[in-house]
Amino acid sequence: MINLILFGPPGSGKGTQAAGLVVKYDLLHISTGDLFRYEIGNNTPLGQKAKSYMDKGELVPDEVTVGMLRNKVEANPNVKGYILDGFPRTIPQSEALDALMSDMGQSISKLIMLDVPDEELVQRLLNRGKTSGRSDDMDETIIRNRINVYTENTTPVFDYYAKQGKSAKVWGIGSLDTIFERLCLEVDFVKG
Ligand code: B4P
Repeated sequence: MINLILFGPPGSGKGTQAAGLVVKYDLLHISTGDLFRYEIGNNTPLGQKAKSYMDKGELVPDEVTVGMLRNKVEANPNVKGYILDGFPRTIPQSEALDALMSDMGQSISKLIMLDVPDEELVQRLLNRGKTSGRSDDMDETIIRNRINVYTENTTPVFDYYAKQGKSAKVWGIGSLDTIFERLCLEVDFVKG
């Protein structure tokens, strides 16, 4: 199995690029952001809880996020691998993920980070906010808070997997096809 973490700041292109990677490598795409938006759309108790954090650009608490991820993984055991988009975002989430993988006799193959400067992120997200209907994309203060949360809480996840020799960085500026090719080089390197 290939189990990938697609990593990077909000607006770096994770969701965009994951769509192509799942097709090419036949992986199951798990986006915690999409899972939360589905719960919010259905007005479930989990969705109501997540919304209060997402609207401010904060992270949803680890116990809620980890439980949801575990349910999704355990519901889909017969796949060729996973591409995790937007998870893990904290060290406790990384530890929980490694434990879950280990329970399944699996491990994370690689974390690939999309590297994009902050000002480009803000412009991309404000642009998306014009059409996405996502309230967390419409307000520059909330977008900058998301970037700050990423810098403080999420970047340590890169180092956590670097210590396992699994982290790689890809330049996330350029055409969608060019960036996709850079990502595929990293994935093919794992596949050997
Ligand atoms: P996410 O849904 O993960 O959203 P995101 O970080 O904004 O990235 P996304 O993948 O959607 O965007 P992309 O970069 O592809 O998270 C939303 C919120 O959910 C979080 O703030 C948090 O509250 C909560 N949450 C999610 N996971 C959590 C977790 N594990 N723990 C706790 N809380 C969690 O694309 C952005 C835009 O850029 C698009 O418009 C795209 O078209 C454009 N773009 C992409 N590539 C481009 C390129 N090469 N050039 C120009 N534009 C490009």
